[in-house]
Amino acid sequence: MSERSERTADRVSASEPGGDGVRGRSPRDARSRVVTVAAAQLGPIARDESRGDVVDRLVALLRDGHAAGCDLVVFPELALTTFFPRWWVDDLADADHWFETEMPSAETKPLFDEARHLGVGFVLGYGELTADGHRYNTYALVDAAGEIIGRFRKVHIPGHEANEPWRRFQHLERRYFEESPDGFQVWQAYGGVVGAALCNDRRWPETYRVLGLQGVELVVIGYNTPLHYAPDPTQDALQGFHNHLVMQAGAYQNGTWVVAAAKGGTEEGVESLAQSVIIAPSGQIVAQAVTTADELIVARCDLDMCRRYKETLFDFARYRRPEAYGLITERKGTH
Ligand code: CDT
Repeated sequence: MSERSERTADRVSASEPGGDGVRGRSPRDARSRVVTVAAAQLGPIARDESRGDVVDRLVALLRDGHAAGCDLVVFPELALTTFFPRWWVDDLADADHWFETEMPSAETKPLFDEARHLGVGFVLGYGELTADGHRYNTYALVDAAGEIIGRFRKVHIPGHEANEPWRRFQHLERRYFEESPDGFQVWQAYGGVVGAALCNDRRWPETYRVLGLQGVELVVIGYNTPLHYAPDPTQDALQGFHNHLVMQAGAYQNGTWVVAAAKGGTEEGVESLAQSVIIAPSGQIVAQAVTTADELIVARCDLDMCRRYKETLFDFARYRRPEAYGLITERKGTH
């Protein structure tokens, strides 16, 4: 690791449920459910970096997480390779080496073994090539015993399908990945109700609301966001603002923790956003990465803090008006 720092959100008052807890519960209530979570930001992964070398970096971050008392370490999207959708290949089979056909594989097994040894869960992003030939941008949820307990496949696939040589670099996710057939689901995991999203999913309010309607308490997110957006470069300077804007709103409007891990820095000449964050159900950022390299940020997430929002201002059962929202599912575009 070239740079690393650790910050604990329990030094930040905003992360603590105060004495005016929902319905009389105090923050020191013995029943409170605190999960210590890390976002394990990655710096760039070079095109020629071996899986083994990358897994060594992930294991180091997992060990840092264990040393910081973490129950869960969240890695970014496509955390085993460089962000390969920036390149065109004429024959899709020539991209197969970017994908995993099994998980764990011989190369990733050391990470699973270390998780079991340390008793720390993790979430890992990778390109998945299924036995029947489907390609997904996938997040695996792994428990503290090193077992996969769930798989999330990216729902919103951004970018383009065809080679567009006018761009400085390609964003060919729509060539490489199919849209998830499963949508957004939650798992009882890591002591709470957990949902997942990958990169572009985080920009859509529907992501958080569909998870919120399933009672989500912790949303794990991984992202690779190039700073340059070719269709409208006026957005380049706003990448950091938009990143936090969407996730803070999603957290607050659904009363959930959000833990978001970036792969940032300059990778194969493309600069990507770092600024990994952990966000409380209040919408406040309680931990944020300060580098564009491998870096762990840590927060003690009291899942009971979600109740402050889920049982008051965003008491869905009391205040939502689904009969007024029909267009959300009836219509895809504006017409
Ligand atoms: N990985 C990913 O989804 N990135 C997109 C880039 C913008 S679309 C070209 C994102 O939403 O951050």
